[in-house]
Amino acid sequence: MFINDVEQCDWIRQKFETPGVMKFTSDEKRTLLARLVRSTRFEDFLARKWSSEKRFGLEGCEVMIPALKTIIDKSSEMGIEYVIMGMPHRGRLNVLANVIRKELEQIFCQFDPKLEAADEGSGDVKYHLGMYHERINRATNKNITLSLVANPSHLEAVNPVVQGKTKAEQFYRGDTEGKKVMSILLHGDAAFAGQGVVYETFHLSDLPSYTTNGTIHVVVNNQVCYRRRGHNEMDEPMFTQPLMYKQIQKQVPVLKKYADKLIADGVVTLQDFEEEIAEYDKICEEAYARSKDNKILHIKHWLDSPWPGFFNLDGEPKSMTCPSTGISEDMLTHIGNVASSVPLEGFKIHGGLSRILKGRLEMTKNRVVDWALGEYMAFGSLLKEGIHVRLSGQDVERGTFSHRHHVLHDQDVDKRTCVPMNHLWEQQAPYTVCNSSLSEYGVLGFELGFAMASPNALVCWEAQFGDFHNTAQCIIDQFISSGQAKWVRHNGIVLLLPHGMEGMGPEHSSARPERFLQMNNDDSDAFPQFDGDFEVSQLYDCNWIVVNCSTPASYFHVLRRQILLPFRKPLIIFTPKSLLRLPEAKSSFDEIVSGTSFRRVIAEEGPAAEAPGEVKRVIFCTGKVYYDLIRERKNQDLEKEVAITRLEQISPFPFDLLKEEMEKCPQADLVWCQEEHKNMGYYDYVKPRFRTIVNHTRPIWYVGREPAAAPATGNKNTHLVSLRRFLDTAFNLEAFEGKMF
Ligand SMILES: Cc1ncc(C[n+]2csc(CCOP(=O)(O)OP(=O)(O)O)c2C)c(N)n1
Ligand SMILES: [Mg+2]
Repeated sequence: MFINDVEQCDWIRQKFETPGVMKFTSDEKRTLLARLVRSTRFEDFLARKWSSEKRFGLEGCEVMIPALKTIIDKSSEMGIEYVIMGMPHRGRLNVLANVIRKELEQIFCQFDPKLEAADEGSGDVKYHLGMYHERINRATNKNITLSLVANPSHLEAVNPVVQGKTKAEQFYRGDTEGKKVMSILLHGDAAFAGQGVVYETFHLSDLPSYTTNGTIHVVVNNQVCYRRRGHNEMDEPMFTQPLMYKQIQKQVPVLKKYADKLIADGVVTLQDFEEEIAEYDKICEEAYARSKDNKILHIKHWLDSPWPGFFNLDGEPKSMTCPSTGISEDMLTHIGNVASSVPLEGFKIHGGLSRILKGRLEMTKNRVVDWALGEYMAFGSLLKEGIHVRLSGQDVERGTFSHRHHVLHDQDVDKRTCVPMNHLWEQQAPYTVCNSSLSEYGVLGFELGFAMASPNALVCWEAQFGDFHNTAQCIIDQFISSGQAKWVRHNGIVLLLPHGMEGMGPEHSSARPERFLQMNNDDSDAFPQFDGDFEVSQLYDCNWIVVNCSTPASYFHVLRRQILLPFRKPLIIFTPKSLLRLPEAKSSFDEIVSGTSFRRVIAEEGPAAEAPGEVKRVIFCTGKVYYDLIRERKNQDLEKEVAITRLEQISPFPFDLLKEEMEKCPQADLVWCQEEHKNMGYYDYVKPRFRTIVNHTRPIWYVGREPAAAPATGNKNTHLVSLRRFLDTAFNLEAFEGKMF
């Protein structure tokens, strides 16, 4: 039993082992039978109508339905208003029909291959879709909302997502003890034992910012019940388990056993039983007839987390524009001052921290921000606008690079802390900053679930180093990059992935930008139409946004844009390490005050911009390498000859702005420069898109490190030599002369 509290364990034992606990009243027995009828006959009905369709039926464990319904009845009786569930495919349709009570015709529609989908997206198979339903619980006559979270085939991956959504629903209702919202997770016995994410999710159960105050886990154990038809209906289990399946075939179905017993005991008559069956079969038949009238399939009916009021009545964004993301000078100064202060009386902070806070005050006076202060400005301003901000990940409170310090610790009083961000405004949304457990898969799934609950929250997950995200790959692939296409569900989660080649070795260097870019759905060969607000419509069409900011101003704007957009998309940000402290990497208030916005591309602004016709080379780059490039260009005195243009947003690709830049310098070499190895980073993504802009008439030359197997060398000297080498090439104006492309 995974409960650390002896008292709680004893309580459960007592409940289970009380003599007579399994004795039911006649009414209870009849309810149980009626529920078994529904559970069993639902599968029988599907099997009759669609004998050759996979549905992952519940046969062999029909009792799961009465069990779940009993749990929900009892929970409703105890005051629960909202139950969030996650489960694998086996029995899922049955749960939808008989526990959640999704209209049967909607379920049956899913079996009609000819129905056209009405909504955007590629959809998903019927036994993965989610569901949200508000109804009256018949046992208690109280309102209850049930939500089944959509999931991929990857067993148990939905667990942390369910927990995150549950936590969010509790948080926004002020349900601090989990008395109104609870989660139920169903598991198969093999998956429960074998999938590590089960334990990563358990591990969150006692952390204050992650606990859901208890979850009901139901394990469908084939050692106790069985699967009558093997893995799915198309499977022949006798191929591999002949003896066991001979036994299984001999098993009398539980409905028959129980009905016989109740009839023998005189609790029901055979006639009652047969009527119950006939009545339910009729319900199924009628729903089936109605399902035939449906012409279109609405995936939107299968949304697990509706956001009332966020979209218009047709479920579309209310506009296709984004307001300016800058904020007033007064707000900047105020946030800067609070970020530099200790709002609690008699609170002694560490001397090193005093220096950091003093530095912030200086910056505020000088009207500049570094990375940490830029982030502060973005978060702090959103809080004023009623947007809950949540930042979660390993050591995020302090910041892995000791730059953030959002939680102050009293040096004299144990466990006395202060979060100045929560002292910004009289009326403000709460700020949650929480150090997670040492998990990526579990925690990222949790935050994704948290972000599902409301569009009015900025939910950020920060990896300790960007490369650690790959232990959460399933959440990234199955939920974040493809979730909207499969389940028409928007999600605005932000991933902060520290990235950069700093000579720190193969690990800790690369957040693997190439992988995020490869999964973006924009077409490298299609030159888009620039109508309307191209920036916004391009964002609307993409499956996620990938940015690599070179300035704190960009970081500030992109965080705010995330919320000011009229829709939600996942945002992947490659965040810096050495730039956190690089004096040149600061931004003036002028770049973030009212009227300013996120700049997807920061074009050359120095001498080369004055006479673009004379420019010999335009170097396009993104992120930290920009600072190496400008230093080197200065050293080589090439500021007129070489223009350097930064892509702050890499994907969706800023075709419009880059086209302008490329046309300004028709005679120049076009170079893509990156510090990553050639088979990594951005090159494979940007190259075909640059070529599309110039209609394949000009080459885009590569400058950067050679292809490699590991993301970075373990040898500091090799790192520096390769840096030197590619910087030399970047500014060797003859480097590509006579070369073919
Ligand atoms: C992560 C993952 N690995 C493998 C599979 C393929 N798969 C689908 S069902 C299944 C067996 C699951 O057994 P169990 O959890 O006991 O559930 P049961 O089918 O017995 O109800 C497997 C291996 C999967 N869906 N997810
Ligand atoms: Mg099993």
